[in-house]
Amino acid sequence: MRAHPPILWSIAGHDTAGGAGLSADQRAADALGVHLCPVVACVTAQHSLGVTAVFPLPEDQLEAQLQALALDLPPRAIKTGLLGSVEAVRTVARWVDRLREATPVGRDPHQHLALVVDPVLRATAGGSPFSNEAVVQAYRTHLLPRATVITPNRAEACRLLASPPSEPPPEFSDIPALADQLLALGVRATLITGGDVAVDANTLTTEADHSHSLDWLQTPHASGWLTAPRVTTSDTHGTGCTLASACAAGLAKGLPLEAAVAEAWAYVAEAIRRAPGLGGGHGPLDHGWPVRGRA
Ligand code: PXL
Repeated sequence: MRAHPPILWSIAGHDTAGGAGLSADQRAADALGVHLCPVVACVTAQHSLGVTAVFPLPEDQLEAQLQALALDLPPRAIKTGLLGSVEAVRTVARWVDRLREATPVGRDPHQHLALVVDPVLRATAGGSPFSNEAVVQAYRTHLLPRATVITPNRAEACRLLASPPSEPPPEFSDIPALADQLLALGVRATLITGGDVAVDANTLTTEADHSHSLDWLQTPHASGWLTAPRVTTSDTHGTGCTLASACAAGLAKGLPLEAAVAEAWAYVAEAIRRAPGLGGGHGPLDHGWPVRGRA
């Protein structure tokens, strides 16, 4: 009999454009060999040029999905994406505590159940807002202290810290200090991505010193830059969702944190390189390349 794949719950939004949210999570999970249970926290209406509407699900509907899963398909990891309400943030925190209560004595609760938080505060393509200050405050209070790893971009990292996002986002030399401050809020590790550093979708130019992507990983055991030549593209819709799901997939498979993040990072870099170029704005990635092979 084949070994069961590890189970990953993604509690996130539905994206009608099919590139972000639960669709991205599902494709990343399929490519990386884990079973995804997609839990809808929000429904969005959007295309590649922006979000036109966001509908957070009523709390009892989110709760019912989680209750059903807990009875039969308990997770090794949970990934959160667009939650969209204070109630949803609190519901996730409650479930993380409940599931971690079953951690065997002497075992690390993060190994029993990893929590990967992608703090989705804004859509790639802009449009209707994804969060308000109350939701951000709920992240600080309820989710960050429980998180195994969080994957903010630079603007999200600033916003989580309650310092107004600077325009443009902080220089790379400021990022390690941002990570220290996030770890002080109780997260175990953070990957602060640099993907939000402006790429003009019309001219496809980047600033000269942004020729490489610079993502900062900080864990209790290691810190450093993950870097590669930047792919000049506007097809980055769902990059954050994909990266967080891929990290969660690695953790669900039992990889050490640093290995899970490095594998996820490499997976996403290739998925961006292979983006098929759909839509007139920010198009989706190619999530399926490991299944088809690199050729
Ligand atoms: O990539 C952030 C994100 C997350 N979740 C949903 C989204 C988006 C971006 O548009 O639509 C549902």
